[in-house]
Amino acid sequence: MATVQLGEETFNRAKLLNVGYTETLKDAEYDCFIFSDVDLIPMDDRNLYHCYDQPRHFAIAMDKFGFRLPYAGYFGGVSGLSKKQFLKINGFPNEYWGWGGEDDDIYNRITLNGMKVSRPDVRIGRYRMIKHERDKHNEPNPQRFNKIQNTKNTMKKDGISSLTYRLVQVKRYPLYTDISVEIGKPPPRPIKG
Ligand code: NGS
Repeated sequence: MATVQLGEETFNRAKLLNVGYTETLKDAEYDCFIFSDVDLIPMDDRNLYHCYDQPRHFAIAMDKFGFRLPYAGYFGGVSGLSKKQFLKINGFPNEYWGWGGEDDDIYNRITLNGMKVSRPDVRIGRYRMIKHERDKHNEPNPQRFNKIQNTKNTMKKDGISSLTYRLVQVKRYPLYTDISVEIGKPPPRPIKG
């Protein structure tokens, strides 16, 4: 399933992943979900895309980070959770608009719920990133540092349990389904002063 955000509003990666989870389950009773950025190409076919005892982080050795983890709690790029693991953390946050932090929030959800991230060997979890310009409508989210300090308080309310969106188009291809959705926009920020 490929999930596309329609319109000109700020990008929201984690919310789109929640939409992918929800729409996929309308097709069949899947029990394992692999979430991948579009620009990442796995380099080693021993990096098996299935679910594990613990939530899995696949993209641990990317070329742009010199083929190692950029920091111990990194959970970006490509990850995989069973349905049970996904529901245990109430899915992913819907309230990270713009670049950054949503993967750290997901990492926090996992550890706060008593799970531990599982990873392949660093020689196997290798990826190349397709080079691209910085995306429009995806400016760094200035709230991200505050938000990742608050996962414990926000995760119960904000997640798959609170997901709303409008499905606009579904295109079925032999190997994947392309969906386009309207997922709204960030809430207005109160003006300081
Ligand atoms: C961290 C971001 C993550 C991001 C990672 C790698 O700083 O969301 O960098 O980014 N966390 C925060 O900003 C709080 S990358 O080098 O791939 O652009 O995934």
